[in-house]
Amino acid sequence: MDAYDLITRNVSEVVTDEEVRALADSPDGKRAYVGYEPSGVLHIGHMLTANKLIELQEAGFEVVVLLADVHAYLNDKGTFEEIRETATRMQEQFVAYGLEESQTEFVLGSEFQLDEEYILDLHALELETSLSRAERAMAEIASGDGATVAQAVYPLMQALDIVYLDVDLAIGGMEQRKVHMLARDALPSIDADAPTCLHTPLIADLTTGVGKMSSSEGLSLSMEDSESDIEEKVNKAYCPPTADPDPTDDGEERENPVLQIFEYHVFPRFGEVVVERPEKYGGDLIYDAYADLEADLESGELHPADAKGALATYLNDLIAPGREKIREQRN
Ligand code: NAL
Repeated sequence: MDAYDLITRNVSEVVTDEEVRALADSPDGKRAYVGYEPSGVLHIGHMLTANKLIELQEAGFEVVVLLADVHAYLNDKGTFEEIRETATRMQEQFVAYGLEESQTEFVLGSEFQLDEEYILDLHALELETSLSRAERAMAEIASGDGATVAQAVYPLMQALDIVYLDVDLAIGGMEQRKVHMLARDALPSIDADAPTCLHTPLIADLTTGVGKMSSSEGLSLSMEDSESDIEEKVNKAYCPPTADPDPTDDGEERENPVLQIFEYHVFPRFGEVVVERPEKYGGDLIYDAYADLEADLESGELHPADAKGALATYLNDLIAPGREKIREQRN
């Protein structure tokens, strides 16, 4: 795959395509970054953007992971001390997951976000931004109901980080897109360039396929799940043997989270998928491309139960090193 294809594989959108093509022309030494609010354990959403970081490392990018401790504090995730402690654990879990340590720069937000120059630039952005714009940018990120002043400051700091970390490509899930659009509009007011952005898809709710999987409600998958937790959760997943987006005719558009996890997690990391089946059911199926697996599920050649069995096996392999790391961290 060439650099452009590696950068844009499995993404929901890039802003703008022209800017991404320019980066793809000379990716070596270019800097890409994702920020994460530190939390105790990586979940499948963290792992999805991490897959993109791993692909970008293959394309020659330097990868910066911002452990956004101040942001987590502003978003009411705990005391500063608690958040800092989880940041270190999170970093170790990313490395266990497969981020190449020698090619990854981990930065703690508070290392630079409390400097005088940063704070003055932040205040300049505050002058340029309406409260309603900041609030809209945070709609899919903010925890709790009722926006706080802290939550209005949050997206402006996220914008400023792109400048202070000197990155060429800002990455996030689709829930980050309004923050990035705000950054593109606001940063020129402090004489900084509008950042190029890349947004990854969100996985649907595991049991219904409606709405987004969330670590705060419904079933979610994380690095601390045991092998049997994963089997149980994947078994309960919504996976109709059809491509009809509304198979129950209830007017709800549903995604197939089992297929999404194959597409966004398993194929990017393993390249090939083997679905084991007894000879009497046709024997093993081997896929070297996601589209073939999807087509077989939709034609009936691949039964949902067999797809789920294979998915649980691969997911378990993906999280096993991180699960081991978490076990060490707790001892
Ligand atoms: C992501 C987050 C916080 C700060 C950032 C700064 C620069 C780039 C990305 C960043 C966390 C993210 C979340 N908003 O919802 O977890």
